[in-house]
Amino acid sequence: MTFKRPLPQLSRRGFFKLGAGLAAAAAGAYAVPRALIRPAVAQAPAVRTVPDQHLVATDGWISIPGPQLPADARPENAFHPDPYAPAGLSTYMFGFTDVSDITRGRGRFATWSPQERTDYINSQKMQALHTAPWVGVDQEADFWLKLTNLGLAMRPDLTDAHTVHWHGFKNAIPMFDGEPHSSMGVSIGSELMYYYKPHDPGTYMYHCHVEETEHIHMGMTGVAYVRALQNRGSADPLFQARYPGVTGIPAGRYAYNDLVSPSDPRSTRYDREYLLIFTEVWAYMHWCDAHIQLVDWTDYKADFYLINGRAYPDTLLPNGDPHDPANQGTRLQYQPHSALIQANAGERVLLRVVNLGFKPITVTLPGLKMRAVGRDASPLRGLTAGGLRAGADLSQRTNALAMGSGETWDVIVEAPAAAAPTRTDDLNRGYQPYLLYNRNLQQATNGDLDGSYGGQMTEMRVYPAGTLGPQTDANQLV
Ligand SMILES: [Cu+2]
Repeated sequence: MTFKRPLPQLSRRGFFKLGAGLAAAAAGAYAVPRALIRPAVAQAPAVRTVPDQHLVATDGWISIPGPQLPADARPENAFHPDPYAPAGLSTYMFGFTDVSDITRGRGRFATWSPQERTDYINSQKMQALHTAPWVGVDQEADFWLKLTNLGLAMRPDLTDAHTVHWHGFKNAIPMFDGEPHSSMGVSIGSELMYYYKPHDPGTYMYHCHVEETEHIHMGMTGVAYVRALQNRGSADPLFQARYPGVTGIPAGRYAYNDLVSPSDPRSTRYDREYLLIFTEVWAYMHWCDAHIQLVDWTDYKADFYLINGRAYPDTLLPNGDPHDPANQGTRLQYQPHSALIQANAGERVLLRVVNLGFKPITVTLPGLKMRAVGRDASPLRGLTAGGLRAGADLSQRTNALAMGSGETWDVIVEAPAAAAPTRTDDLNRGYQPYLLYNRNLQQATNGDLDGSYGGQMTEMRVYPAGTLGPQTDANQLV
C-alpha cells in the first residue's frame, strides 16, 4: 500500500502572498540588532610564513600501565599491551605533536639552522602526543596554525589526509574549517596554514575531520581555548570598542567577558587554570590499526579511561617537554600533560573540563564546591537587550559535571580559605588533597579495583596561602 499525502496547491493569490511574506522577512533581516551581527574580518590580515603554532600529524605509541589482563577475560584483553609496542609503551595511536618552538626558533632551537630545524621536524614521524597539543588563543588576535602531515610510520598503506577542525567554531572562511569535503585536507608530505580570529571566548574541542570516527578515537583530538578580551581590563581601547561604557574591571584572568567587577558574585575571575581532557582507549581497536586489521565500530567497548592522556596516578606527575632530550626514552615521553591541580588557600581555579571520549562521564570533586560558568564556549548568562550574554546569572553550583561526548564545561572552584590548608595534614604533605574523578568507578579505576593503576582520577592540592608563586599559563605547575 502506498501512502500519499496531497501536495498543498498554491493558488495565484497564495503565490503573491508568499512572495510578500518573503520580502517582509528579507526586510526584517535588516532589523536584527547590530550587536548581533559579527563583523567579518574587516581587512585581510598580512599572511605570515611563520605560524603562531605548528602541529605535525603522525602516529606513535603511549604507555597505559596496569597488569597484563587475563587472556580469557575478553578476547580483546589479550591485545594489551600491544606486542609491537616499544619497551615501556603499550598502545598504538594517531595524533599530533607540537613543533612550534622549533619552527619559531625558541629556546635551545634559536641557534639551529633552517635545515637543522626542517630535519628535526621531519624526524617527528611516529612521535605523536596524547592528548593532542592544546591551542590557547587570545580573543580578537590573528592566529596562524600550521599543520604538517608526516604520514603514519606503522601504516604506510593508509594514505589518509589530516585536518584541524575547530568544532563549533565560526571561521573566517570555510577553507579553514577542516571538514575535508567542503574545504580541503592536508595530504602526506604537505602542509597548510590555517587562519583564525576568535570572537567568542571559551573552551572548544578540535579534531581531525578525516575518517573522523577512527582518527578521533586514535587520538587526533584536543582542546582549543580562547582567552577573554576582558583580560586586558576595561580601559583597553579594543575592549571599549566592543563594550562601550563598561568600566571598573582591572586587567586579569577571566573565563568570559562577564562585564562585572571582580568582587561581583557573577565574576569569572580566576587565579589558576587547568585543562582536564577526558579520553578513552578501546585496546582492541588500537591493536587492529597497528596490525592492519579492520574493526567493527558497533563493537565499541572502551577498556581504558584517561585524563590528559594519562592513567591515575600518572595524572599527578609533572608536565614534560617531549623535545627535551632528558625526557626522551622515558615512559611518559608522549604523554606530557599533567592533570594535577594546584592552588593556594582562597584562590579561584578555572577548570576547563572536556569530554573527548565517546562515552558519557560524570566528574566530581568531593569536599569542594564547583560553579559552572560556561558550557560549550557559551557563558552561562542570559541575553541582554543589546544581544550580549551579560544578563541574568545562569551559572550552576554543582557537585557533578554530567558530560556527553564532545562537551566542554568551564568551572570555577574556590580553594577553601582557612582551616585545613593552614596546617600540614596527618601525612605531612604540606597540602590538603581533594580527589577529582569520574563517578563511574569502572572509568575511575580502569576496571582494576585492586591494582595500583587507575583511570580518570587526579587531585586538587590546596596549599597554605602564599605557598605557590603565580601561574602564567594553563596547567603550569609551580
Ligand atoms: Cu586525521
